[in-house]
Amino acid sequence: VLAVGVESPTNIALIKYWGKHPKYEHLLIPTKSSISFTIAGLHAKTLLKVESGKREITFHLNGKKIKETQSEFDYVRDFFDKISGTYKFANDYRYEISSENDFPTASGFASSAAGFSALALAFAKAMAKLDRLPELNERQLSVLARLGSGSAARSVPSRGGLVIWHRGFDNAGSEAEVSDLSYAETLYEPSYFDGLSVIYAKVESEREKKTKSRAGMRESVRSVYDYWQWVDYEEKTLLPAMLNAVREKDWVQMFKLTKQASNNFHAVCWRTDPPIIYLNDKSTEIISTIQPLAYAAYTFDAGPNAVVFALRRQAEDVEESLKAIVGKENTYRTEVGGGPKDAEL
Ligand code: 2P0
Repeated sequence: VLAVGVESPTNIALIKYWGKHPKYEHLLIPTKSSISFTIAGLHAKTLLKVESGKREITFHLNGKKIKETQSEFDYVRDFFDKISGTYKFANDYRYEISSENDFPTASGFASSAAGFSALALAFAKAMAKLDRLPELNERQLSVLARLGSGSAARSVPSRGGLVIWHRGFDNAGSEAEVSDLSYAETLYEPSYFDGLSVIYAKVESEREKKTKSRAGMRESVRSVYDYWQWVDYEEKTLLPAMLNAVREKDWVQMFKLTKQASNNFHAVCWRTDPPIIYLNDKSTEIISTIQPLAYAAYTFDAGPNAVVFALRRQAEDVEESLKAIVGKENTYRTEVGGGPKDAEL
């Protein structure tokens, strides 16, 4: 039995991924590029044990065994089905996966990005040790992680920081080429964002049932009448403007565009048929509070919890105003962080 361990950070998108290219849905090719911050202090630690034999998977998440009938298991099985398309030998092993999140409960987040990034890296590491694979480069590793969960590609680059996931399908030919062109890379290291705070604000109650991203984005691509217009606008206007703001360290502009991108994404969700409503009253209260501030931004993913960016000198005040909305136990302050690393077993 060979055992490897990897610890991988989560990430939060400034410009969102929401939808797969209909022709390449099975390859998890996004309709547009997205960018994200790698987050310090929120990791998944994955231990992978590999043994020769007919493929079999056991999966423990945060100490609990995940049954083959659970949706978390489906995602993992699907990942191994997909990678065995490229790497046939993936079917010649038994896998024992244990993944733990060190996400503070106050963050309210549990993300597949950190988990699939760690799993993909652990798989590549194990297969290199077994001489089934050469050492893959970061670009190839992010492609591999993408097959587990799109956003996981953005957690792979070893320098972390601000990461872009290139949609990549424009000048491609074969499926293998299409897949290879859709990868993530670091644009700016964490130190570039020294002075920026990231504050998680948890508004979610445990029992809320929400539309899963994978199903939700499929419905949006199918039913939002101006979906491709949104894609076009973000790709051609918002993304270049965001990159320009970051290049100039124009944080006021970066915050403004971040808020806009979050709002646009949730507008797309609302216009999906049937509508996908991720934000609740507390979320919209956070929006009203942060929207007027030039030195802060909010962003929301597929749920009501907020991630708020603020300049460090105002971060305390911003966090206090968030505590007034979500309760003092429900915020967690961190910063932009580095990429994945080997973990102790
Ligand atoms: C993002 N989200 O860019 C967007 C914003 C949620 C809202 O990526 O089907 O779990 O596994 O590729 O990556 C969540 O979707 O979906 C996501 P799959 P994923 O972070």
